[in-house]
Amino acid sequence: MSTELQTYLSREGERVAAALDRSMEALPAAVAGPVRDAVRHGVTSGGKRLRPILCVTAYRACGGKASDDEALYDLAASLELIHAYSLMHDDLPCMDDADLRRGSPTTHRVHGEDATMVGGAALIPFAALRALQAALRLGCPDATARRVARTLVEAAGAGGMVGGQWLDLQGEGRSLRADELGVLHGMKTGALLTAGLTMGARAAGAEVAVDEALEEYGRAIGLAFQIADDILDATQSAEVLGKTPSDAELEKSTYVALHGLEGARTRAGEEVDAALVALRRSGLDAPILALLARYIVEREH
Ligand code: GRG
Repeated sequence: MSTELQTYLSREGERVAAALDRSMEALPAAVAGPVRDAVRHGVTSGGKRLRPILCVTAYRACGGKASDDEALYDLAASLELIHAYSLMHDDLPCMDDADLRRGSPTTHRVHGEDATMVGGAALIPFAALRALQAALRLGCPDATARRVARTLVEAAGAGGMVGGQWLDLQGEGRSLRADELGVLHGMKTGALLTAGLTMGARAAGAEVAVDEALEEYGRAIGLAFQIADDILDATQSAEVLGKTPSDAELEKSTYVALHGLEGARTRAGEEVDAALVALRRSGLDAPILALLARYIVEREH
């Protein structure tokens, strides 16, 4: 990773972490005891914070000038609240039954299944409210703020991440075709990554053509991200990745199974190229988005 991107990710990651701490303070007091502990575990236990970072980067690239910087990071953090719940639920025994996430025991292993289920569910409407409130504090007109919040909810829902999760569950133990795998991951992983970009762009009042180019960039980096995930899963140990179980243990279809390791690397490279073409088409001066597209396939975890 370039030093420029490393510095950027670490500085922005800290600001996102501060916004997540603010979110935890704003969580209604009724979410108490082990449920509150489970939420805090899921939300504040690290991660790359990629989705919120895409949001603030797109917002600024589209000319957004936040008068209230905290509002911008609170908006971005709403994406991470959804991401956190999805990982909490994905790790539950009825899903992947995972013991390890980000190098530590999963939320339900520490705080119990009931608390993780309830805490994760509490995060969904909470994230939508945080997004709406933050967009209004940012100075977005009412209709824009509603659209920004709707972008998050649609990406998280049955037409996006949850729908992709269902396709994933249905696909376990079967060999999916490339087109099926593309649809699945476009929904499960790509939708929320893309929402990061379009929420930022829409909050900044970006033009339709820019918004569409960012959607294409998001689609392409989402797929590249997933192919890279499959390659890492097939080539790295659980210690390096900090997570169990592996795709093979879950009998999941992967890009490595479909194309082989070299073929998967080529496919990931093609999607990075497509992302860079879309970025050029957007006309945005956003060198960080170009660096991010390359980093997504070069990352080591
Ligand atoms: C409704 C019971 C119930 C479950 C739904 C929606 C859902 C659970 C799961 C969504 C699927 C999911 C886990 C998608 C994310 C896939 C993915 C690529 C995760 C890893 O993202 P990174 O690498 O993670 O950004 P870090 O750790 O960096 O945050």
